[in-house]
Amino acid sequence: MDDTIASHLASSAERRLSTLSHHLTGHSASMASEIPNSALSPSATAGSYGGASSVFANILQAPDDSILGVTVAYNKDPSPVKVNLGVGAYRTEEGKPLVLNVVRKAEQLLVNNPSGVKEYLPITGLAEFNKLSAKLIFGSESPAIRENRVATVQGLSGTGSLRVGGEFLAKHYFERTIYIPQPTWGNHPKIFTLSGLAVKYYRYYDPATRGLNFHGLLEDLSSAPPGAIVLLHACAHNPTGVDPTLEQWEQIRQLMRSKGLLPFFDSAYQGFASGSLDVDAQSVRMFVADGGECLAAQSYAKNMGLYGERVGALSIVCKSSDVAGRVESQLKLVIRPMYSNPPIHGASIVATILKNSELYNEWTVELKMMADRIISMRRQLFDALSKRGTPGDWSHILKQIGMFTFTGLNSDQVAFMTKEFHIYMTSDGRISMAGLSSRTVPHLADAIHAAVARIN
Ligand code: KET
Repeated sequence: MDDTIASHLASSAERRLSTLSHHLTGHSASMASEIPNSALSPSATAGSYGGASSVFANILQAPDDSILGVTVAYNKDPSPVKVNLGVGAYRTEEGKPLVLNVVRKAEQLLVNNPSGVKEYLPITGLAEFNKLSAKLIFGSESPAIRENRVATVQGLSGTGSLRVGGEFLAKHYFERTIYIPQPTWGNHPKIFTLSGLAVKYYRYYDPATRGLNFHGLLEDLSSAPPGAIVLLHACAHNPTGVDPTLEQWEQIRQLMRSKGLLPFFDSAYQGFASGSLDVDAQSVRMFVADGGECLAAQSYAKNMGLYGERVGALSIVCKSSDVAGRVESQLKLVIRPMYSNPPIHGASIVATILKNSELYNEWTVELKMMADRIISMRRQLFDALSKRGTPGDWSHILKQIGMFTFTGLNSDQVAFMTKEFHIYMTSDGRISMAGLSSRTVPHLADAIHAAVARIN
């Protein structure tokens, strides 16, 4: 191996290890203090082959994931009235997971296609899927696509696409700091830290108004170092449900471009916020229209209900097709040692739907139906709290956008609702409106009412 490559690999590996150990010590500090020192120091036999104790005996129990751990706890609860409002996953009015009709149709077509094979995909994934995904987010008329200056690779849903983008930037971009909103999806800081980037926060949410802290956001981005990466939720900000208006987006764009900040869009909810794929991509398209560069990670988990298929894409919009070609060549070097190449099934489903106008139209109808059901849950919950006279202003339930309501309930109130009412949600007070139905709204409203009355 070339010496410079070897030393680069060594230094980024060291950086990752040191951030990882920082993470682990941070998380386990309180647990370690409860364990006597003797239990942590190696005994005579620990680590020896054939000894009675495990070579892993000193490993500490890690905490459950703050979002996926809620489902684990929910599954263990035998109560017939339990409701899972933790993870952002769509449920029907009957509380059942939904496989879209259009997805079933696409799968039928794939199964019946005699030339369908299960060969390895290229490192960058299914080429047709990548093209269609770029068109979906940037728009079919996008000059960046026409000029062939977008590098798109298939990713393991949104998470995997963010991670590949993060590692690419840590390896090749001159500014290794990424600014993420405060608060943000709980996995963002971990993904980017372990990618080798330094994570900083910019102000985003104002608990007092339950709206955007636009002033704080502009101030923090203004003082970011030139070239810093900025993670932006394309729409339906998670967990707050608060998005900038188009005018505010325009101001953010101008500020970021004037300071040379690099936008990295996380688009996990395209179509889920407004019910329209184009409307929900406006923020991204605004940044591409100015001819500047940006990254975008897409997920098909929510908008096509393909959660477990792990289908997504990472696009890097460049200034020229020559640069885009070289960027793609380096993305391959990030992907190959990580998971070699992506899975074929989910991407084939998406490509089948996106390239066939009949299926595409059917998809948009089903997507709108999901978005509308979520919006109707907002109205029903708001009305149920109003009917109960629950103290406080609950109008944010109607105003917030996308899958989640950031209720403003604190962690003690959440714990009370879980214990007394078997309602499962993240401890920051976020509820997934998509997990709610007309049948469960009264139960949730009773729980919120009781929590607000009893606990401050
Ligand atoms: N970005 C955001 C903002 C996001 O909320 C999620 C998932 C993802 C990316 C990644 O999704 P993927 O399945 O990798 O395409 N959020 C929900 C699920 C989770 O936490 O994994 C959630 O917040 O409940």
